[in-house]
Amino acid sequence: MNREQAENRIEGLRNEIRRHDHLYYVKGAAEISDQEYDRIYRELVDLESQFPELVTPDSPTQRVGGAPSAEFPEFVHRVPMLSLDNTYSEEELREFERRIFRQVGERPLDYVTELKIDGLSMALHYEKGRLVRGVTRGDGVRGDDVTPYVRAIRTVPLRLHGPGVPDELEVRGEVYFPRSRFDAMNREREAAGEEIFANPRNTAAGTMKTLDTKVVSKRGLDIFVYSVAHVRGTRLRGQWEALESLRAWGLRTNPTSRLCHGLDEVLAYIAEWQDKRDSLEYDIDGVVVKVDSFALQQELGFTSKFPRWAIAFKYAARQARTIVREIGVYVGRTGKLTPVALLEPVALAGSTVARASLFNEDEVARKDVRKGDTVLIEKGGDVIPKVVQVVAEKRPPDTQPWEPPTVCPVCGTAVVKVEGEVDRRCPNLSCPAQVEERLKHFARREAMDIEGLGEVLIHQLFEKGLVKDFSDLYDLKDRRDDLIALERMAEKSADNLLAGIEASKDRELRRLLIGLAIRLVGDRAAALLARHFGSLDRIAQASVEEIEAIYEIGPKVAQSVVDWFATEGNQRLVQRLKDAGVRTEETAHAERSDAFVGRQFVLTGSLETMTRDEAKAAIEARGGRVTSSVSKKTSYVVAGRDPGSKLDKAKELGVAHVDEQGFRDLLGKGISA
Ligand code: 1X8
Repeated sequence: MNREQAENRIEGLRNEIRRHDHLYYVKGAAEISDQEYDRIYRELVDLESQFPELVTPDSPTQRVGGAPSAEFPEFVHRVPMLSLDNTYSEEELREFERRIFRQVGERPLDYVTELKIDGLSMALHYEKGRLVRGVTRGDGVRGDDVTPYVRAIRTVPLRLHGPGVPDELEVRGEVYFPRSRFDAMNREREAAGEEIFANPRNTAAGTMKTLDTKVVSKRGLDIFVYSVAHVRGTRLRGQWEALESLRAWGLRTNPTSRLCHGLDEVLAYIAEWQDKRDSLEYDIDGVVVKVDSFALQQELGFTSKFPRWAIAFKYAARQARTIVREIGVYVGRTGKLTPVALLEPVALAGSTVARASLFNEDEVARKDVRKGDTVLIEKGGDVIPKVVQVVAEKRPPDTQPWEPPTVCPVCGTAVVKVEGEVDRRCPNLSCPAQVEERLKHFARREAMDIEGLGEVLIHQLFEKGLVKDFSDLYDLKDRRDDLIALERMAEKSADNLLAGIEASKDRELRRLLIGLAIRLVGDRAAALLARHFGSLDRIAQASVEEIEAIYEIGPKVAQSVVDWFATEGNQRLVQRLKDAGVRTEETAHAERSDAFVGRQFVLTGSLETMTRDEAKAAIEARGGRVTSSVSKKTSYVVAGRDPGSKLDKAKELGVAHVDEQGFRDLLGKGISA
């Protein structure tokens, strides 16, 4: 490969990696397996080492991970949270040991083997045995301070106990959503007609970041702690001893970890858990192998990216064979057309798979997937199943290569394909599939978070013509009878739905922006736009240059925003949302007063002038939080009519309490207590 070819390839790989980083870290929805990601990543690393003059500081190889989200206080890790180098074979594992031997001389080695949990990494800080902080991994250098959420994980001890508890301790671990609880929650949601969650890992991530602490606690997230990042006041000689101490101090460690004498025992552990992985309460994507001795770990040190004394052995994604009944085309909310393989249902890694993503038409062409083919599908930790390859010898006679659609399969409009883009799209903004997908998106937790409005219900509302776009949602309050007439809709659920819709009028601007489904505007861009401009009107009037001037927002996103607001239909939509009373301004900073920011409120009894949802929304808009039970950390108890025991508890603990009028005063003036 000559230099010019390398330059092109490097640029292509970087863009690809950035896109997948964003999908994985920011959107929490990976499109490719870890293994495939590693392959692209390694190719880039190799090329950059062949052409070092082409390495730029913004190359994805020059940093640790993805971007932290904008909404939480940032915390800079004392020791970076690195990822681990990966291997996929016994041979690579033996090479890992040979590298160690070359550095420190050949000798018998003890290793600790541990399951690699597919959750989200978290640092827990203890001072004098008390939990003081919980921080997400973030980009490895800076994470989000999510202390209140971490405290809500019941197995995180708030105080350590036992002999030798150190003065200072930072441990690292993995938060996960136990499979049985995840399945039970989805069954409940399904029965209630609510959107079900796709996988435990992303749901755990979402739960830790977007919901109140009560939900974290109720959902039953859990944690395994697996390493000591910093300790003062106690000596630990190695990883095995560290795990035993952590356990003795009350931290939850994984019971399957093993001290192995030599690589053969390591390999036996790996083989054992490969077979047993489906029996676990959590997903794993491999085994972590660590040199036991801390002295040796120190001597080995780190490369620019990884520790030299640990490695992750990744299991191959589980695969199955099945037949493609049909290649369907899914129309997304931005009109993007995605080919999907509709399959003979087949069991794979604990669930039944009936469809698999084909990503885009280039992928279909490259793999030459056809209707009637037998294909190999696989499911990685947190990916939608995908078609790996066609089993060539099983192809029936008379199959035809798949032809991408020339018209939208839903509305029949001629599709467009922009030069240089892989995807075709349906350009018809009123395409029913797009409209329905946009509605679903608008109501999502990450967007307007409309309680009681799941995908099934949206489909019904749309079919019955009750809503055509999301501004229609706010007119539903005048059509309560039509709502009650819907299948599976009782009066109470209709009223809950209407309350949920009302409450969504006061969401942060960031959420509204996500909800509008502007192409290329995800969570991160929405947060940046909201913070920079402060109101929808100012965003609508901004030029491409002004938007692009925001750090981290690129020209394509800026152009997409300008295009969206320049579209007449969208302008009408914005006007209707405003007319309905949807907030389109970031809460004025003056409104975020000391009386609310960072404080916990408990609502009890019934209020006369507002619903509970409205009160909650008003508190959250001003920077406060609503929790369910009264404790010493509660700042205010808002006591309506018939307050009951929570008010008694407040009095007992000396927590401030206000009646409804007092609460309204507090909201109105925003004065501090
Ligand atoms: C990541 C993980 C580690 C362990 C378990 N699960 C993970 N996801 C472990 O050490 N038991 S270590 C690790 C890392 O260092 N990035």
